[in-house]
This record gives sequence, structure tokens and C-alpha cells, in this order.
Amino acid sequence: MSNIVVFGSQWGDEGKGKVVDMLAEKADAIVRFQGGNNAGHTLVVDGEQCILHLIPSGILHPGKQCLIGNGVVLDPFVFCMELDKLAAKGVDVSPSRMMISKKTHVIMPYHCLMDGARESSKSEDGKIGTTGRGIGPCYEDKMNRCGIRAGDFADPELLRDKIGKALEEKNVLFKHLYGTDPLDADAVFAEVMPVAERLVPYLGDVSSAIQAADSVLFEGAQGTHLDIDHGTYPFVTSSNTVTANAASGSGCSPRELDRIIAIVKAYTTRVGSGPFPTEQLNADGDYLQSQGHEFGATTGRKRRCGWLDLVVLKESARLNGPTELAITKLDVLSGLKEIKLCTAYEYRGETVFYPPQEQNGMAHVTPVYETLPGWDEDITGARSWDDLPANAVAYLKRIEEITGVKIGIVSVGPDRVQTF
Ligand code: 2SA
Ligand code: GDP
Ligand code: MG
Repeated sequence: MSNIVVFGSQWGDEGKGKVVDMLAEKADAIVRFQGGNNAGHTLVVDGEQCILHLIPSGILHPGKQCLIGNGVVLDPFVFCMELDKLAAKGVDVSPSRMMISKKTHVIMPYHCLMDGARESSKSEDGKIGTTGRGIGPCYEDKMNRCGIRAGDFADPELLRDKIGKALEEKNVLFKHLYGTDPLDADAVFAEVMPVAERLVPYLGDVSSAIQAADSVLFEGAQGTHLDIDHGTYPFVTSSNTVTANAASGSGCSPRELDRIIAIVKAYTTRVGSGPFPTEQLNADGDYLQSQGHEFGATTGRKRRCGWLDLVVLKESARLNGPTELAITKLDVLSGLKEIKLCTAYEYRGETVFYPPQEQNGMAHVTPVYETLPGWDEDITGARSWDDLPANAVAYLKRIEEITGVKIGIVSVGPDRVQTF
């Protein structure tokens, strides 16, 4: 088997976790390469649900190596909690099968406070709607070259020194801009040290581990339109979510990426603020939300819902170069009389086929729809194309036709086996 990248082609929550879990059976190693515990990746095996935030979605397959790449931002408290939860279920989470890159940046308690303080200080229409997990502030420190890396956990003296330096500037902001109490470096150090010590045995060279494996699964988080460069800026996350980052976020060459799977939810959802051209603030949106159980897997927020947007998908195809599409949640569309597909936008008097690149351009487009007939049948038991109603097949074929990318995987329910 070759190396595979799995990425989200919309605004996240396309069902990446399920697909990664399914493909992990044939991989040697599964690696997260960006984002942090803002992610919520849901796996369902034999009817039992497991939501992972940091640990790669291959963990339920015994013996597979799970790697956290340098491009991730890791909250050590959440990592330890996730370890404990999995261990309690009898899953092996020992360092023999799990590794954190020494270069991975660490989300510190002050990053979470900063995330919350920033959001609270913004006006309603300026709020990003972050998950509040300290993701943005941690990436800021990385870019500002004052971040704490997982490797620093093995050197308490260095760690204490870096916490002190980081707080010099942050405490000014806390005190004078956000009106909160400044933090004491010794107290932060004392709070972090127990989890830091627990993480030391997991530290390693992820880049070399990838090189040594025969087949690696790269697990993307969030989605292409939340990408810091290519998403609906500023309503984006703080990392590159596109496939190119699978290489730099884990320490391998782009030439190692063989197969690229775009995860596409059969409709669109978005959680948090920002433009969403095909959003349906009506009975159709409510139907998708309730049938799809669309709630944030990390924060529990209700997800916004709307029709499938092929302009968004075509842009994702252009940016990520998928070799195939995996269509998920097709079953959720059952029962709709008609299904709409957005094929273009009207923007400033013109018909456009790619998202406008001006800030807020996406907030001023009008979707152009094609309407297809729906189907009534319950398709959760379908295990091949032949089991699908003709209208469901026609819907999928139209997606292939417009995106120009073949469908390789279809998912018709949350369980690992509800796939063909
Ligand atoms: P952040 O916290 O700085 O990354 O937030 C910035 C924006 O990115 C969005 N974002 C997400 N969107 C969809 N799913 C995500 N994961 C969770 C899930 C979300 C949840 O699996 O459902 O539980 O709310 C995710 N993570 C970040 C976020 O909503 C902001 O718009
Ligand atoms: P991720 O972040 O991309 O891994 O996706 P999430 O786990 O946040 O959200 C996807 C949700 O849809 C989860 O609750 C999954 O269990 C569920 N899911 C995945 N595939 C399917 C499917 O084909 N049908 C249905 N009904 N649910 C699915
Ligand atoms: Mg999710």
C-alpha cells in the first residue's frame, strides 16, 4: 500500500475520523500533521462511539503506530486525558506505539486564556467563533519564535525559562488590555510539570518514523475552507489544512504522498462564524441538522447546515489535488423531495465558478443551484452502488461530473462497516 492523505474539503466535520479509522487497517502508521484538540474526529465501531481530539484515528486498530507531527499544536493536559480514557477501554496507548515529535508546539494554559480573552473582547460580528482551545495563540507563538515545544519537556530548566519569557509580554496584555490577572511563571511551571513528565517517554523523531514505515496515513483536521491561507479569512483556523501541509507538518517529502482522498459531506456544514453561501436557515437546514445530528464534536455547538457547494469543492480539488472523493453522510439526504447542488455563484454581476478571493467576497455571492430529485429509501444498509436508488446514483454522478474527480468511497452511516 502507498501513503494516503485524508483531508476535509469543506469547513470540517466531513467524517474524516471515520474514513481514517477504516483505512487504518491497511496502514503501518497514522499521523496527525496540523491543528490540535479543536478537532473532534468521531469513530463508531460495533455501535460504540469514540471521539478523538488529538490522538490519531488509527488508535483502535491494535499495533498501528500513532504519530503526532511537528505541525500539530498539542495541549498536554488533553493528550493525557485522552490517553487515560483510551487506556480505561483497554486500548494500548504506550510509547511503543505512540510518538510525539519533539518539534510539536505545546498549547500552554495561557494560550487558552488568551483565546477566550480575545474572543470576548471582539464585537459580535468580529468574533471568529473559535473552539476556545488556545489554537490561534499557540500558533502565534510558534511564528513569533517564542513557542514551547514538546522537546522542551525533557529539559525543565529550559522550560521554566521559556515560560517566564513568554509571560513577560502576555502578562502586559492580560493586565492592561484584557483586564485579567497576570499569571505567575512558577505556578504555570508547577501546573505543567506533571503532564510534561508524563509526555517525555512519548517524544521522538516522527519524521524518521514515517520514513521507516511502508504505508502511512496522514490525517487532516478541520477543512480546506478553514485553511489559514486559502480559507474564508479571517474566519479560519490558524493552520494550513490543505494536503501540502501533510508533508511539512510531519517531516516528509511531498513526493511521499501517493493517494489523496478528499472527504466530502453530501451536504455542507459549518461551525463557528463566517460566510456560508449555501446555508439554509429554513426547514431544509433544520432537516439536515437533525437527521445528520450536526453538533460540534468538541464544543457541542449546533452546526450550521446547507446544500452541497460544488464551487467550494472545485476549489478544494484545485488546492489539494485529490485522487478520489469519499462521499459521507449520503444517508442523511434520504427523505428529501428535492436536493439542491450549488454549481456557481453570482458575484458582482458575473457568474463565477471559484470563490472570490477578496476578504468577505464569499459573504456577497448568490449561489446558482441545480435541483435534483431526492429519494425516500433508507440507504444505511447499502454496501454497493447497486444497492442505491437511481436518484442517489444520479446525485453522486453529478458530483463526479462537475468536480472532475472520481468517487472512491461512499459512506451511508456512522459505523465503520456502513461504507463501500
Ligand atoms: P480555532 O479554535 O481557532 O481552530 O477556531 C477557528 C475556526 O475554526 C473552526 N473549527 C472547526 N470547524 C469545524 N469542526 C471543528 N472541530 C469540532 C468538531 C468543532 C466543535 O469536530 O465539531 O466542536 O465546535 C473545528 N475546529 C475549529 C472554528 O469553529 C472556527 O470557525
Ligand atoms: P470529522 O471531524 O471530519 O472526523 O467529523 P466529525 O466526527 O466531527 O463529524 C462527523 C459526524 O458524522 C460524526 O458524528 C460521525 O459519526 C458521523 N458520520 C460519519 N460518516 C457518516 C455517514 O456516512 N452517515 C451518518 N449518518 N453519519 C456519519
Ligand atoms: Mg470534527
